[in-house]
Amino acid sequence: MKHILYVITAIAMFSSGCKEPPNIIFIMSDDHATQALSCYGSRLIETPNLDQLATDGMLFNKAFVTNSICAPSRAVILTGKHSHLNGVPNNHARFDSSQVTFPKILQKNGYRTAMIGKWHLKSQPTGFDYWNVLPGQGDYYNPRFINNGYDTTYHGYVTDIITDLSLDWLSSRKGKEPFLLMVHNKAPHRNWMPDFKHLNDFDDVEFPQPASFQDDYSGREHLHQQKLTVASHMDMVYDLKIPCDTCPVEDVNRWARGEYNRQLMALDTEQVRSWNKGYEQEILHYASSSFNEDELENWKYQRYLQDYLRCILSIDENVGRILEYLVQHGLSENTIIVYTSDQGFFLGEHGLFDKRYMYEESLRTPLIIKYPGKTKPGQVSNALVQNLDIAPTLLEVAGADIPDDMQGQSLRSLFESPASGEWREAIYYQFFESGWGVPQHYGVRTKSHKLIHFLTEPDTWELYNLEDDPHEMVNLYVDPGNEAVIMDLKSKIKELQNYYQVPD
Ligand SMILES: [Ca+2]
Repeated sequence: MKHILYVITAIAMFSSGCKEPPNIIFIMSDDHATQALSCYGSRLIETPNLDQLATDGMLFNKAFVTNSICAPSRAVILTGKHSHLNGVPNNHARFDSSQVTFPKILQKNGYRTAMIGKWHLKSQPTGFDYWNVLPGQGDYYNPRFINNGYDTTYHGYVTDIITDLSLDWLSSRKGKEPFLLMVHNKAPHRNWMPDFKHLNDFDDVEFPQPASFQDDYSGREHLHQQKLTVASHMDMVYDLKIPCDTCPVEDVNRWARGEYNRQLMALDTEQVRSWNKGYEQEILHYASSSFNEDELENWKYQRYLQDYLRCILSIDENVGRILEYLVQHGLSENTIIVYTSDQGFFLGEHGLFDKRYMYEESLRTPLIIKYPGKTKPGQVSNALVQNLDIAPTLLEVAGADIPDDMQGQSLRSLFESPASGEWREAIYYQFFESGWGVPQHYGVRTKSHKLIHFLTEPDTWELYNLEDDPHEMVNLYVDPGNEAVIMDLKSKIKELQNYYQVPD
């Protein structure tokens, strides 16, 4: 049946004068901040393979999510619809897999489709000829997968395994159908467990603190309620890997410590040896120091970044493996490659780790697209794009119809003209969860400003001038002289809420 569909699609393409549809490899990491890619100007790490992809393709400098958290972002990407319409407003919801998704449409249009790695949508993947996914958050070491419905455990490091499985699937293809391969990394999700071979990287590096690291939250009182600071909320064991039975543990981290121990129990003898050797220096450094408060905070920040960035080293290497495979197998000229993350992440900005907030480091996500012959090498687009746009983009480039109820906009026109005058002037964001002390909020971001409405008690508004204050330290909402800007942004919010059918 699939073969017949492919022939029909191919005939239709041929008769309309189109070239054969391109293959698509969609690579997504989990919580990969733009601050940790050198093509985005990172001060922390070199990512040569991702840089190469950006050099060969187009880098989207102003790419944002609609709701900065894992499962919701995945649902937005699959459906091209905001969270309030796709049924996954938060990480607790189960994705209704009978919905229309872009992989399903591509499959109906003759594509072979595969989904490998972190799925995190509770229901089983649909629309894929092959799927092999991590259950829930998945493990970093010797992870269990669900292979087309069957339990399978692989030995090794999760980022390598996801790429191994992806390349295996590419090699196993028969026939000439175009393919969609979704490669979803688990890394660098909390608690940032690196490959053993990288445990000594960044050992002697002192990372610069971000400009907003010592933010005192003045004018944004709700920030005192969150439980996501490097200083107070990182768990010594789970996050920082310092063995310490007597260290205080926040209630929210009790489960996590158990998970952490379970992960370490699953290591084989050789892996245990590598682990112990890898963390020797960190443990000794902590044990032999008597830090004051600021020094301890900085030590935690350094420890956090070491492990987070070690995870990125594996991501970058494995992106390199995929790029090399495509060249070696003559696929690089007819394969679109997308690299993105499910959202951004705080690497110490505002003293935080994690995401959720509409502040820039969390809202913004890396997005690089290489479409041979269409994106011009090395181009940078500053258009305001969102993860909402991925589904319509990939449908359009594959020559498939975009359903009317998809809310994103295909990026295709930007490939030819990165500063397209017809593009949207504002994006809409809404965060529906309320865990970790982060209030629900929604808002609008234009090229120059951001207005956020936090549903605190009593509710609060924040206004930022992003050109004057890129680190979002000064809430201008109550300052006199901003009434016109605020009125304009509030009417933009209303306009966007109507456009995206946001319920009251
Ligand atoms: Ca995530």
